[in-house]
Amino acid sequence: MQEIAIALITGDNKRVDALTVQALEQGFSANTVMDDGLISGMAIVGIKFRDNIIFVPEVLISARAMKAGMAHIEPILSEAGIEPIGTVIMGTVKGDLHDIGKNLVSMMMEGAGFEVVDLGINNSVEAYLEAMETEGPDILGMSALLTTTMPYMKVVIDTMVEQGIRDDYIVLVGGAPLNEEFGKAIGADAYCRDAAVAVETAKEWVGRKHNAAKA
Ligand code: B1M
Repeated sequence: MQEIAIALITGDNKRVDALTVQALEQGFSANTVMDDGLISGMAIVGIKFRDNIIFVPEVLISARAMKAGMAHIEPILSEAGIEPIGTVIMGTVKGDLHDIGKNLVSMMMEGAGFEVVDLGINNSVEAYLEAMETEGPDILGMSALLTTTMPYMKVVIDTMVEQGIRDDYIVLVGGAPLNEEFGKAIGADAYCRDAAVAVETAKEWVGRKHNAAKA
């Protein structure tokens, strides 16, 4: 498992691919390979990224390696019906075509065990609402990179309030021009500075939601 984690951290997708197949053939469970190999490797990538030890290109290369491993794991997990820790809808808002950061967040979320439905770029309120209706996510994640498009996040949240569905979802927002204050002002649950924070925040909020549901 350690070798898988190291190959993932170094972004060696061919080695992650081969080691994942090998581990599964040797009888390790898909969950063990995912948790102790892939996800633990990705967790280190997240920490290094957060601490500015590695940067976007390295994260994208590790994310590609993660995908190579997950391609063998996902079919086994979906056959076994193992639940993801939560479902996230992620999309860049209307008028905005930037998607590098959003893709990074999506990959890191997947790496942490979330199911991610990526809506891509240029999403209207209607597109978000339709996806919420059909996918029933725990989390709505919105990204904006332009000062001209970030106010659209409020349009989405206000529409959710109008429709009485705001509290049915955890709303997380991110993007370079945003900050904590903006997140609060538009009524999001949290602003996420980067992909690592987005994963930590998503885990925390989903945990809270599940605990509240149990109580
Ligand atoms: Co654009 N662009 N761009 N651009 N572009 C910026 C954002 C800009 C700051 C550059 C500048 O002028 N210095 C500027 C915005 C200025 C402003 O609004 N005040 C700008 C502009 C003006 C434009 C155009 C208008 C240029 C033009 O056509 N005249 C145009 C707009 C197009 C449109 O969207 N309608 C445009 C176009 C483009 C490209 C197509 C060329 C390209 C995008 C390619 C793509 O995404 N596929 C591009 C790029 C690459 C940039 C810069 C250089 C880099 C953005 C990036 O990918 N950063 C950017 C300058 C900059 O930011 N330094 C710039 C790396 C990425 C990993 O970081 O996206 O911040 P980021 O994501 C982070 C966090 O913010 C957070 O986690 C991520 C990972 O840590 N995060 C989330 C992001 N989304 C999240 C969602 C979450 C949680 C966390 O949800 C839960």
